[in-house]
Amino acid sequence: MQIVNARELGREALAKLLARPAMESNAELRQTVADIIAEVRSRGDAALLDFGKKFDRRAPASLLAKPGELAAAAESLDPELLAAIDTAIDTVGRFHAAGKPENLSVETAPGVTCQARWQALDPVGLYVPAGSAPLPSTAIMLAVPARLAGCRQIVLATPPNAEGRADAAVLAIAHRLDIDTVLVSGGAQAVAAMAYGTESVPRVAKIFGPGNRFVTEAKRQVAESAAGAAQDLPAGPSEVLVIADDSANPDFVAMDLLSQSEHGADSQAFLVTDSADFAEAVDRSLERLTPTLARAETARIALGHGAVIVADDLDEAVAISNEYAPEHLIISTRDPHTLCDATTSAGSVFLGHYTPESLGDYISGTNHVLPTAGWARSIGGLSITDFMRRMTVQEASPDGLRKLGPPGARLAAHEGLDAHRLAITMRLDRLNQAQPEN
Ligand code: HSO
Ligand code: ZN
Repeated sequence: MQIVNARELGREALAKLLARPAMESNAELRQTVADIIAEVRSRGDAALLDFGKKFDRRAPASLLAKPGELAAAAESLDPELLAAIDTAIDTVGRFHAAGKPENLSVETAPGVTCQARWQALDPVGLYVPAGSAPLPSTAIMLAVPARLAGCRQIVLATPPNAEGRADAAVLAIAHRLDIDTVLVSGGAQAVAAMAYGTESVPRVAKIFGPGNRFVTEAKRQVAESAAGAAQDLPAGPSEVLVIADDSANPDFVAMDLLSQSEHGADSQAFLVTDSADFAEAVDRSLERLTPTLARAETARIALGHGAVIVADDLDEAVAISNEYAPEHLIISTRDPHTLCDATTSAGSVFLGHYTPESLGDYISGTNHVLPTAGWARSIGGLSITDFMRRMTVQEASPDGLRKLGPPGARLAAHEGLDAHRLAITMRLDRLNQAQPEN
């Protein structure tokens, strides 16, 4: 991995080094996806089956997984894997349940009550990718908060495997979480089916989950109109930034960099350290450890987009990290808490020498659907509230209207909106007639 010195590099070159590879959104991609969506909207299930043959390599054995298939998948799974899935459902469930928002009711003035009521979105669509390999952990990260939010109908879409079926672990997770609509279809066509509905797929309010560029573009297009479906986070390639000092273990840090790099050739990984010796040590670890991985080639290409950056001190390291706004930030230093407190932009943070990023991918309890591409500056990862909508309610009694009506009418008069003003003053007049002594 290239090793650079932040001070010698200068601000501009550093910003360039930290830039993400451009997200592809060309006219051809947009048109291809628009055509797929139009086709699914007009031909429904038949179009889904045709696109399955064309893009998923095969038509699914059955567009919707059969009810018995889910239970059978759970039973067929290696017991140790099933137990690991159950642990993840438990920890992710504990963390997300604690984030369930409370309804509230506030008397803003005597006689005027305002409420916020949280309601589950229904139905919702979950997309579980299976690009280079199926990612059942993503099914957990999407389905657990959806269930806890109270979504009643959940559609889980995932591309078929070589047998034309959904991945067994994904089916087992659907079974554990009582999801009975599993759409065995991937890509833009699956997104279109969930957004607009087909004969066998219910139309959903919002679509969640990462995917390839076709899926991402389709989510973007269907979210453009209220007739389609809302979308969760703008998802891009995985990324990690590690801040480490010389108290860290170079092999641990190298493996953390590799664990995001093995996701895809477009992944990005950075190490920022205050020690030039440690930078060299991590580089040697990478040389030794990369060839041991099944995905060595992918990881090697991804590492090419990143760098080891030597900073003057750890404060500067945090400043660089805040500038980059990583999806994952690992702080492997003597005092990680102080650096965490200084962090203003990161999706999910991993503290200390014994918290690998992969713990958060699977099992610590936090969500692994996180903002990439710098979105961590303004948004956080998936949580239970993403599966809900907040509706406000207000009610004024006659006394409440007497209290807040006049200033409300004054503001309406200032804006020159007569009907707004009169809607208030008419009622006030009526109240005054009914009770002239008031
Ligand atoms: N690190 C990925 C999520 C994941 N990792 C799934 C393993 N499986 C999100 O950036
Ligand atoms: Zn990962």
